[in-house]
Amino acid sequence: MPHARELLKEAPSNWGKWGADDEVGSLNYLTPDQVLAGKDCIRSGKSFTLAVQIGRPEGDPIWPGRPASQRYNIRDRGDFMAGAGKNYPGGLEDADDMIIMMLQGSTQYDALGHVWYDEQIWNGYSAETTAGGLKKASVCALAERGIAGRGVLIDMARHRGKKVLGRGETFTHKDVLEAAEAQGVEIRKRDILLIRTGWIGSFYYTPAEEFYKDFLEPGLTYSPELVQWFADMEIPNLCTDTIANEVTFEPETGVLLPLHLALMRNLGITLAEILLLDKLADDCAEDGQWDFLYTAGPLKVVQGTGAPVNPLVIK
Ligand code: UVW
Repeated sequence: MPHARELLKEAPSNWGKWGADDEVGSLNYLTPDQVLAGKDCIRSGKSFTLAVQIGRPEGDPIWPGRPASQRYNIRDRGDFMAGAGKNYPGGLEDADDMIIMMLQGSTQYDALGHVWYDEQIWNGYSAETTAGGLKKASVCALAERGIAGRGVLIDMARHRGKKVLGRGETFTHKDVLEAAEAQGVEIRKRDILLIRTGWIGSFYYTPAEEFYKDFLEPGLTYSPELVQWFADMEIPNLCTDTIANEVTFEPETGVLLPLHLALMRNLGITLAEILLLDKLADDCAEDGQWDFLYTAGPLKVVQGTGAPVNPLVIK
């Protein structure tokens, strides 16, 4: 199996493009013009949130091995009934709670420093800057910047006549372009690209043992041409309804998540994962409008490797 360094030795890089101290990478492509291009896609005023729910007792979709989110009540009516509630002036009572969760354990943005190879993260920062928290390229930088622009949804599942793509089913940028043509939407330079596979939606109607069995998600698959296409198109952000945005293992080499390295580490493209795109896709199929204003503000987690987000789309 090739090391990522071999696989990606000719691959394009955006390191240094926005200065030696850049921490937001391709989000730099989202200039005010891009926000206005998104605004121009607002035609009906319909809005959609794209996050999954957090902390359902039945469980939430999560990368195998990561612990599930746990929400705890700290105080509720029971405390007041037992005489242990706070004695607030005027008789107010309250409920408080807290949550313990993986920052990648829900719909989330990955920090650009989340994954790496060869001891360097995005923009060439040393991987040692990740020790004890991301001192560079943390999710906080993305969160401070915010994300807004013209979004385009490509429904690969619908394009292939399926409710959900199969385990390990792959597609390329050429398939994405073909689907776009069939949908009658143009993917323009600097668009935020959303791709639906139906995978996260399937979590809610598939028994967990089956969903997680020999875990292998469908998704985009690595090729030098695909990486070059993302670079040439100046895509600032890739969002998918899968847990890790690409086919889990690149089928030819068996390498784990090479696009995380080629797109995120090398090109600075932000990855948003575990979006639920089914309702949006149904609406787009119904009214024939596949572009919209896409906005997202991940939480400002200091030194975080990722952060939960509830993206909002307005059509
Ligand atoms: C991994 O870190 C494995 O993937 P993700 O980008 O989904 O967090």
